[in-house]
Amino acid sequence: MPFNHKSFSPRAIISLFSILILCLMAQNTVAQLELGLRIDSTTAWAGDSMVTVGVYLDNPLDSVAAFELTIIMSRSDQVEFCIDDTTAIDTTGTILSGFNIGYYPPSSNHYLRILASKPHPTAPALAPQTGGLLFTLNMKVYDSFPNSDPDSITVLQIIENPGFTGFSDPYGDNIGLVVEYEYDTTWYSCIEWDGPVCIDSVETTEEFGEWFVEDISITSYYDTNAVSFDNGYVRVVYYNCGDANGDGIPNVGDAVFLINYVFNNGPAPDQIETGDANGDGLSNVADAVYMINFVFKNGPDPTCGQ
Ligand SMILES: [Ca+2]
Ligand SMILES: [Ca+2]
Repeated sequence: MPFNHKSFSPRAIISLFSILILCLMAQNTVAQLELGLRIDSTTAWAGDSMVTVGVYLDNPLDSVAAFELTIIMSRSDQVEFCIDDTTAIDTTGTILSGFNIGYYPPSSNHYLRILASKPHPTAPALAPQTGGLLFTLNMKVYDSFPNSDPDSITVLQIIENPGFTGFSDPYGDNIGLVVEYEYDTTWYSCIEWDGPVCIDSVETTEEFGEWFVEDISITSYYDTNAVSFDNGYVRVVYYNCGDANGDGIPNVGDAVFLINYVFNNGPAPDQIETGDANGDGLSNVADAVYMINFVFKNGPDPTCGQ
């Protein structure tokens, strides 16, 4: 079979060359990431006493010598940081090993401010890297069952205000932060003298002013082209203990469902914990017996290990 050879005209070659140049120019205008912070997400059961979520850092250009980071939870009725019971954050084995770490809840256990710095002025800062695990957040989930919203999200939000979250290089410069200065001069004229001392003055124009006060206002914000903050979340799943078949009511139908699951290769409970009526960590025939005892013989309530 003959090949179809196509030849390119000089005009087509020039057009292709122009497109290539434009593509290269477009690439050059894309700002490079200076700072990236990402909180992971997870699913947890109501009543979980320890839920961990990783916080990851990209600092591809600059070393990090210190930072402060503030995280707030979107809901205060589901999850809280483990501030009272254990450590709220853990840096074991992370890229922050050796750093001095401090944290405190400014107002509640749903609000966490973390401070970190290299241990000594001569110790090395955190070298440029991407994707490193900075630390893990330790949290716990309340076991209360809400009237609605059986499957809900608690967002772990990074406060992006430079007054609450900032990363510093070894020279004290904030990474990814844009700082703008605005100069403003206000002129005054005296309207009442007491000898050589002015005891009252009014603001006036520069032309007639006798003295001035120079103000400098500073505005700082993160350059969104160079900085990326990605929030995470804890998805909390609530369930009715003993409700193995998931119809919302723990009753004899759940005992039948479990027997079918164990002996007839029937479907497993959607949430395996719901079938663990006696709370021994397994979902088996003993739980069906437990449910029958609960329904017909006024036996103890299902516990599901909670
Ligand atoms: Ca049921
Ligand atoms: Ca069980």
